[in-house]
Amino acid sequence: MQRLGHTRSDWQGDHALLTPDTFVRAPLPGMKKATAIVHAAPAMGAAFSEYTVEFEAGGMLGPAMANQFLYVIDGVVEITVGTKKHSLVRGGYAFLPLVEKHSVKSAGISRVAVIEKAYEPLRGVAHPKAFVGQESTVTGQALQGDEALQVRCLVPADFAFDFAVNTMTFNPGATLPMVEIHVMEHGLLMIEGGGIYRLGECWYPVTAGDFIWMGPYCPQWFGALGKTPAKYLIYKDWNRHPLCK
Ligand code: UGY
Ligand code: MN
Repeated sequence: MQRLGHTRSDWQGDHALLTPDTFVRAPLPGMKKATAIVHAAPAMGAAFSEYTVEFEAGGMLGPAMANQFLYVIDGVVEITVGTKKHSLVRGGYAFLPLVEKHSVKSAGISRVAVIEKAYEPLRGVAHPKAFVGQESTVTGQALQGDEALQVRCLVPADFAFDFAVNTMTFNPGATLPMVEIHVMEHGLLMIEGGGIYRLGECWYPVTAGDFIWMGPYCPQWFGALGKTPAKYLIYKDWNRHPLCK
């Protein structure tokens, strides 16, 4: 249907909601049989980048620009780090440091969320090494004792890492326990379900496939609506002193 100039997408300086009807696709340098939808980038005020890669059969990523975190949304992705090969299915994830030689390929059609951040080293702490994981094997933690809101941490609790990536799963009707306002920024991809997201002074209906950027100190709150759980993948900068910003 013709949308006659209407969209839920919005960019407000301290936050953005980007909905699939406004996504623009273009390959990034070195990609083969793949294209990227760039969601977050320094051009919008973010200190990281996040994009969804859509692979055709036989597709591959180009050389990385920074440390990468990958999360498989759909399909199967083959990752090689040094001489080790890993096959990641939906819910699989990987941390790929720039300093370790690696490649990312897809034999079939697949979709992968890629998060990239220029590493902020910590004196006396070794650079983190590559790892892979599978979200379904991560134990959920009830947020502030609320069993209806489960958090799964995909990056180890270790100061070597300068960002965190979690999934948050809300039963219908579950909400964040408070309006959060914090120094960290977020990149958020709605994976399942939906609800209402408060960002700054705006309240947005959101659903699977939407992307949200929250800048530092952007007031944020979410309540899940519908008959099935809402789940999102959320990035935040983490483990570094605020004077290092
Ligand atoms: O980790 C977080 O800051 C998370 N609770 N924020 C959010 O869901 N908007
Ligand atoms: Mn937050």
